[in-house]
Amino acid sequence: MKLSKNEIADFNKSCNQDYKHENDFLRSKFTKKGIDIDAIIKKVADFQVAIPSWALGAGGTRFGRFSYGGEPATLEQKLNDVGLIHALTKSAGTVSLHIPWDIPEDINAIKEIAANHGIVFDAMNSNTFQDQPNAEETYKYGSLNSTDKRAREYAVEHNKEVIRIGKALGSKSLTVWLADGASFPGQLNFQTALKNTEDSLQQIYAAMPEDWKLFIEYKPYEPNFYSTTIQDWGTSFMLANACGERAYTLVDLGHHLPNTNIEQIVATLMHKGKLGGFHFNDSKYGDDDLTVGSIKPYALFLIFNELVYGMENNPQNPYPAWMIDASHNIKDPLEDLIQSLEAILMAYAKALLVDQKALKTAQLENDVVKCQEILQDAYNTDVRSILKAAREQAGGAVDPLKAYRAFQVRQQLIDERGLEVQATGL
Ligand code: PSV
Ligand code: MN
Repeated sequence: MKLSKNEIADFNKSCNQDYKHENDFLRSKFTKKGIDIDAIIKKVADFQVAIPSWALGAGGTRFGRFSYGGEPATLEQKLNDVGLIHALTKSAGTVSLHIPWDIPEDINAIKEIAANHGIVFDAMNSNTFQDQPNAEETYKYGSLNSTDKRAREYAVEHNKEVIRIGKALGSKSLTVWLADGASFPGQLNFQTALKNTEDSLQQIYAAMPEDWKLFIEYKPYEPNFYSTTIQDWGTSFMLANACGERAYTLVDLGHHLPNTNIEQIVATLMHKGKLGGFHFNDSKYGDDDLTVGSIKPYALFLIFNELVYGMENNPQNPYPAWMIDASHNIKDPLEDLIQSLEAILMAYAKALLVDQKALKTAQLENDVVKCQEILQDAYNTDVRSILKAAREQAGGAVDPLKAYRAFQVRQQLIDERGLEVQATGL
């Protein structure tokens, strides 16, 4: 199924138009502070977040998986699902593929489907954390860090293959996340594991086209519970420096120990021009799969405050690659992704409302109370009217979740694909 512009425009006419008055109120309030609401609406409309190909079906845990009717069974269907989200939100104009979960069989056909939906291919993701059927080497004891040279070479070769596929699709970057680590003390020689990882990453880096970027993702634990070779931003940053100037650190929100100050990590990396990409999700304990903004929206806002500052003040840092990285266990995945996009854009809009001039003055005067007031004044502003206007201007739905339900998208997908299909991937 495909949602047309006209259908969405007609739906918008049936929506409550109060948001226009709400924006008038915001304009009168924020113009006094020198903040341009219409410029913020434009920035929100321009912000695009990649949808990962593995997030369109039901995820699961090691205890079970409850599939969802109408799940996409093929890459073509996954792109059509991203197309639906993009038609409604106009903020999901990119897709991120995981190889080998989603190897395109006919590259040109896939490119055509994506182009028809106005979608381009963002970072490619390699997978050296699972053995595939007929694999010649095993990743059971690691991939890029393995003690076995042949396993390392096999993993490097896989990454080169992902680059080849990405090149054909028009992607310009590769994200490497490694599960490599140890389950028990003594299992690994840490220094050798790190050295092997560095050597392998350098080979992958050397195989990238000159206009590509390498994103090195870190994670403190899982699936290994004693040590992970690339466990934190410092290790990732060090490896990125060892690879070269087009290698960067990738921050995944859920990949931190509880209470880590992620906004400070973002600021540090941007200062050094090394924040390459960002994965959005939320977590309560040690998980990394909950809907963005469902648990800690204020933390997300503080992170965006640093991202906005960095995008405006750190020209040495490239524009980051944004992606949602979550797994939907019980919600309709498409509804969850729409909610995630809403949460991301709300945090972004609120960060854009921060009175940076006043904040700087308050910081120089060490007026700690004022600093907090300034941040919270932005955070406590209801920005949903800004998002509605941004979407309407871009040709999307004023209220995408309401539209999704009004158009009975899930039922139509079930009618087309059946109740019993299962998505590839996670
Ligand atoms: C690992 O937890 C991760 O965040 C990496 O980005 C993977 O590629 C992705 O999730 C999917 O498993
Ligand atoms: Mn991730």
